Amino acid sequence: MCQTLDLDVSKSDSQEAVKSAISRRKMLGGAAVAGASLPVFGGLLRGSDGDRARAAEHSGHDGFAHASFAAGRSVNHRANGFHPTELLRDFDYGKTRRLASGRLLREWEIVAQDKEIEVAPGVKYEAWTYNGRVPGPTLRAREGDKLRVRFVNGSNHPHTMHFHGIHTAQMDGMPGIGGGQIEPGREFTYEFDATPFGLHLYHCHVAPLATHIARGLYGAFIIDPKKGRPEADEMVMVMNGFDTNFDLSNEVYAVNTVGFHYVNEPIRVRRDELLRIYLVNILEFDPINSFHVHANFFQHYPTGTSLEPSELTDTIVQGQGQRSILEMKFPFDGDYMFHAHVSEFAELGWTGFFRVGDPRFASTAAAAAYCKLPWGGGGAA
Ligand SMILES: [Cu+2]
Repeated sequence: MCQTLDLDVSKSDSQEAVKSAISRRKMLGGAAVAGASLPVFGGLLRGSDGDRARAAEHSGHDGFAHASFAAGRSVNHRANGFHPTELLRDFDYGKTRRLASGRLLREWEIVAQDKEIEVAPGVKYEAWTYNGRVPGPTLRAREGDKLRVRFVNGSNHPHTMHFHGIHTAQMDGMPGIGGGQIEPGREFTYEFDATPFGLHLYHCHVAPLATHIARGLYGAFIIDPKKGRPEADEMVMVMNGFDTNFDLSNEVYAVNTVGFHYVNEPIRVRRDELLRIYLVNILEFDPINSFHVHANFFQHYPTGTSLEPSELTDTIVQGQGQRSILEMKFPFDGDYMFHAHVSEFAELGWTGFFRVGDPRFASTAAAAAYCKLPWGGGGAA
């Protein structure tokens, strides 16, 4: 079977034990010195039939090898309180009512909470969250709406909500301006207009900023153009990572938090249907991230602020805070990989599959084949 690196920190509820988890960078260096075959951080489990059956039981589909950092185990989404497959198409439009002026008011309540989450099988992380999930809810409005966000800090640390968009300094969620940083137990209401249309984000802006972002305080913020966009199957992908041992580098990379989740549970899409991906990069500690899709090309709308695409491509690069809308159609049934074209990230969890069309035509061997790549154990079964 493929080698797997057991990052088992499940016995360690305390942060101290989590800190003792092996640094992947040290590990990479150590492996090189030892002249060993490539280390297998993203090794996919291709174990016994029993293993596969258990894996299938966990992930709700069968015949698919189970990607993980720890053999035979999967993330407990119920304990996390959120599920990456559901997060994809979960848009929060808020509570709405029409104002006397005729404008639409959208209101949300967002609560900051400290919460342990599992970001890869057995890898727990002391996250700071908006509404108990990482990423926070995808807030969605229409250009010109009036927005009101009541932020309640139920965390043990001061936080804010800093929105990307155009608004006053008082509503910018910065310490020292307007409501300033919101202390534990306090609250503040942000009010601003939905402008400009596009794909934006929000995140905490309290210092040390890298910590407050890396802990999980971020989410996507979509402002639809007044006339909308063409009908499509829409989904949100927030590219993130986790520094599980607090050494200022990430050990786990993902889309929507759980490493390899979309390998274990490929994203179901329909053939020939327009797919629209709202892609946000919030990754801390690494200067760039990227998105690449196999066997297809997509139209790229940088920041989503134009209705005309800038490029037809199959790979884009984003720095932290950058975002893009991607549109594509899959003309053929089957399983198609998407991943960071930063290979190290792909091997540490930032890899997934689209499952197009009739699942009977899906390549159930796709993940197993992935396992045969050199870093997946050299193909030894
Ligand atoms: Cu914060």
